[in-house]
Amino acid sequence: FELESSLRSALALQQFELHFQPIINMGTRKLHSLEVLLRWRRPATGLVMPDQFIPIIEDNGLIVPIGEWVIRRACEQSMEWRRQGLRPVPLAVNLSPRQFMHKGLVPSIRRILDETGIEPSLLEFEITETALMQHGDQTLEILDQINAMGIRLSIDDFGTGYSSLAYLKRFPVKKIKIDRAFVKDLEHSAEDRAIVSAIVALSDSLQLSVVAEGVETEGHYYLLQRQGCQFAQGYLFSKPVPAETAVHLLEQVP
Ligand code: G
Ligand code: G
Ligand code: G
Ligand code: MN
Ligand code: NA
Repeated sequence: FELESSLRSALALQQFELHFQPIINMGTRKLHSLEVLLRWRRPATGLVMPDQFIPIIEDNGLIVPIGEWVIRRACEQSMEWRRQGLRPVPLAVNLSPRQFMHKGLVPSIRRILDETGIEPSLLEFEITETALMQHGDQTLEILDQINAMGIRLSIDDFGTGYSSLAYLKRFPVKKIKIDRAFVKDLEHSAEDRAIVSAIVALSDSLQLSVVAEGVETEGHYYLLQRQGCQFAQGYLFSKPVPAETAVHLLEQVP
């Protein structure tokens, strides 16, 4: 209860901040994009990670205003970096199931694009399979509207949710993110290597980009590269970092 009431005032008290984790092009080992990850700087407690509060705000509906703030703040940050003369890279923002089914989502995205002036191709949304499977025909309609704005869509935590592969063909999705559960034991598990290899092959034949999550070792990197995976994200390169630190990553973009 205490946590919930603190969360109710956290947005107004400006206690949220964004962190950024690099997604690397495996061919060049250079920065490709940044995933945006929400943090709550709670006085007395310190930095609170999303797994401690996203389920609560997803449950009580606060995810809608807070999620909208995340999208807006990410777009503003992108524009600030641009004004500083940094080469912009796409920012990938997570959308939860409740945000995704909220009627105000598409209008609010449109408003944020207008007000911040961000190039839509510099924004991406990550949506889990489970969120995509929940809402039938409406899902396609919302995805089409987001896609028509020029914002790229990717499937997060691929392979862990309930999904039908048929949807990959129907939905205007451009990218698949292989869940880190399949990457973790890649060096020791022939099954996981087979699963990753199948996901990469599927992505290739559907002309989707593929990102491996949870890349922590050179061994992971080597095996993923050999299997033809294009992009990688994980502690091998960097944990999620605050904006001031992300600047140094952007300075390295050629
Ligand atoms: O870094 P990590 O502990 O940051 O994130 C944990 C989980 O919280 C991730 O699976 C991610 O999907 C979710 N998450 C992080 N930031 C956001 C956000 O801004 N919006 C939503 N909906 N989920 C987020
Ligand atoms: O949205 P998603 O569930 O993919 O959120 C990414 C989550 O994964 C965040 O909590 C982030 O901190 C975490 N993460 C990022 N890289 C690694 C990694 O290499 N290993 C592990 N265990 N977690 C990671
Ligand atoms: O950035 P830092 O020097 O603190 O990271 C040191 C190592 O700690 C990283 O290479 C990574 O393996 C691990 N690490 C970094 N961030 C996290 C995190 O959020 N969760 C976990 N479990 N490990 C992390
Ligand atoms: Mn994600
Ligand atoms: Na993920």
